[in-house]
Parts: sequence; C-alpha cells; structure tokens
Amino acid sequence: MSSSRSFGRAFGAVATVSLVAVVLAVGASARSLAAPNLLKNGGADLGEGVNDVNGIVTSIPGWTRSGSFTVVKYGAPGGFPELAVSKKIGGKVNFFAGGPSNPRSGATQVVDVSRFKSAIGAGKRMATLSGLLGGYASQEDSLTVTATFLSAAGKKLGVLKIGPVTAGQRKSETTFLQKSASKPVPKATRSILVKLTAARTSGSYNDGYADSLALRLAAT
Ligand SMILES: [Ca+2]
Repeated sequence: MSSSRSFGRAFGAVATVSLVAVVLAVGASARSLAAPNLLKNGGADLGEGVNDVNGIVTSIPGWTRSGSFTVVKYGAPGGFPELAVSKKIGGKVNFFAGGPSNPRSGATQVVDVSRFKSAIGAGKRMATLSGLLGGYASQEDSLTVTATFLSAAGKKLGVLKIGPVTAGQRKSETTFLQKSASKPVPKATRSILVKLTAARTSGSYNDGYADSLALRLAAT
C-alpha cells in the first residue's frame, strides 16, 4: 500500500470573511467543544486492537457489536491505515473497522441523556455528532454513524447522520476524513442510540473505518 498519505483539509479564504463572522464562528465552535463527549470509547482505544486482517476483538468496551465488527491497530500489516496517518489525525493506537470476511457489521451504544431533560425540554440543547470516517485505497467500503433521538418510550424522534465517506473524497488514500452533523435535540429526547454501520462493496475484508467519534450536547 502507498506510504504517502495526506490528511488534507481545505481551508477557505478566511480573509474574505468578515471579522464579525469569524468571531461568531469561533464562539460557536468553542461552545461545542466545551460540551463533554457523551460517548464511551469513541476513539476505540479503551480496549484491545487486533494486529492482522483475520483478527476480531473479543469485546469493545462501551459498545455492543454485531457481526465481525472489530478494532484494529494503526500500522497493522495488510494495508491498514498507517501509524503516520494516526499521528496526523490524532487517532492514537486503534480504530474501528468492519472486520474480516463480512459484508455488513456494526456496533451500538445507548447514551442516557435524561439528566439533561430540563434543558432539552426547553429546547436549549444542540446535538453534534462528529468523527473520523475512512476506508481503504480506491475501494468504496465505508462506515456511517447515526444518532437516533429516542423518547422515554423508545419512540424515534429524529436522526443525525455522518458518512459515508467515498473513495473519491479520500482521494483513494487509506485514510480518514473529519465529518460532523448538528441539529437541535428534540424536546422529548431521553436517550440517544448511536449506531456504527460498516458496509463492504469489494474485497473480502470490510474496510469501513472510524475513529474519534463524539456526541456532544451544547447549550444554545
Ligand atoms: Ca483511536
């Protein structure tokens, strides 16, 4: 696999943006980042990671796995994202992967947000789902993340989604791109179901990748 990876990030012409807009954008960003990440083990680094293309971890702390969904070490042989990629994106040791010999796998985590019910009920919380989503070379295997807002009775009230990232968006490099989506938390929300789905389109290994996943509820 190619060793030259670039985690490109296109910065627009900031100079053309008014100072007021810049200040507002920085303020909004700072508020969002100040809210804690409600996901446990969103970076796949709390448990073990396998070091080969056949491995499946026995469990993933914080997550309920389906199929052969697994956690892999950066730099594992077989063409996985390299240590240099991790260094560029802040991926640390491990990342999530769809796993060996399966077309579709995933993991779920339920986040209890009932302690925020007063603010949520007043319409004063904005949810942001974010993470690094990746894949392998020119293959279109991908990973999507959804966050479904649920009422106390389990009724679906709305969904946030990030991904899939296409091979074209990755410039056919084995790397990750930062994605995020935000929307107001529906007022009756008491929990949020976060679901990772890795989908294979070619090859044997399911190369839908993710890392550094976060779900934050910011005050509005
Ligand atoms: Ca990680």
